[in-house]
Amino acid sequence: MPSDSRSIDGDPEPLVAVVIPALNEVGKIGRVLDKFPRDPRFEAIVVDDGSTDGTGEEARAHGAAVVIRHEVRGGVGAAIRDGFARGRERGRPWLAVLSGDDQHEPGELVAAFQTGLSMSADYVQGSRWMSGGQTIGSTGGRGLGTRIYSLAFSLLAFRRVTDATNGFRVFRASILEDPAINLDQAWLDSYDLEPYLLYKVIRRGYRIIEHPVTVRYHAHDGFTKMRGLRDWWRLFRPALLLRMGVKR
Ligand SMILES: Nc1nc2c(ncn2[C@@H]2O[C@H](COP(=O)(O)OP(=O)(O)O)[C@@H](O)[C@H]2O)c(=O)[nH]1
Ligand SMILES: [Mg+2]
Repeated sequence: MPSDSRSIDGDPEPLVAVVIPALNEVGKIGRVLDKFPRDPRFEAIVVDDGSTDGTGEEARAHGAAVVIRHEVRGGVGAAIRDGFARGRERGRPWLAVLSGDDQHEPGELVAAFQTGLSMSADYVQGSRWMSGGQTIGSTGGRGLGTRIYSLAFSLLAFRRVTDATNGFRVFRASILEDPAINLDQAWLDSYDLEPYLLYKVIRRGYRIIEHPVTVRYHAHDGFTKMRGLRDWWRLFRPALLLRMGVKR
């Protein structure tokens, strides 16, 4: 869709559909949306994945353009996949992802998108570890874990990515038309989908840049729904299985 397209009432159509997966994030999803850029180029698509706490209602009340509701929890990857599909149906030329638990600064989308455009990037990966990025709050051992992960990911992908687990991403929707990138696979329903996409985007030769972002950890009210080694393996296996040619 051309970037100067306008809706019937004359407002510019959004350019970036920002997909925000959320599972039981009452109290946080509202905060995320309150910090969403007041910029008509961006719209929020929240995917409420069978939450039992009114996450979807809170998202609506705080201005999400779209709230997709899954009655049964399908996993974060399945939620993001549906959000992307909706963004594409709405004709948005760019897609983004950020977390629904107030770990990212939605305001940073503006600079990330702007930088992506000015550098003709296809994909902008957020990084807390590059110069200008930061982490706020205590992470326990997680800081180290995410650094080691990024190193392993980089070795498998043959490209240095300083913060491969960072769930702040902005990219051209046309990437998903690439026949070698298939998000519609059941093994990607959980935490695997995002590293799958990042790995594919690198190996397919798209132009990737990293952009400094803030990651905030809420030590008192939780910052992850990941459960132990099983979910770390889900983060790790896409790069490994794709590199080995076991998955496509
Ligand atoms: N839709 C959906 N969202 C989920 C699910 N699990 C986690 N999320 C959301 O995805 C985002 C990131 O998840 P989180 O577990 O915090 O991952 P981490 O911060 O990377 O460890 C948060 O907004 C969660 O609410 C799920 O099964 N379905
Ligand atoms: Mg989190």
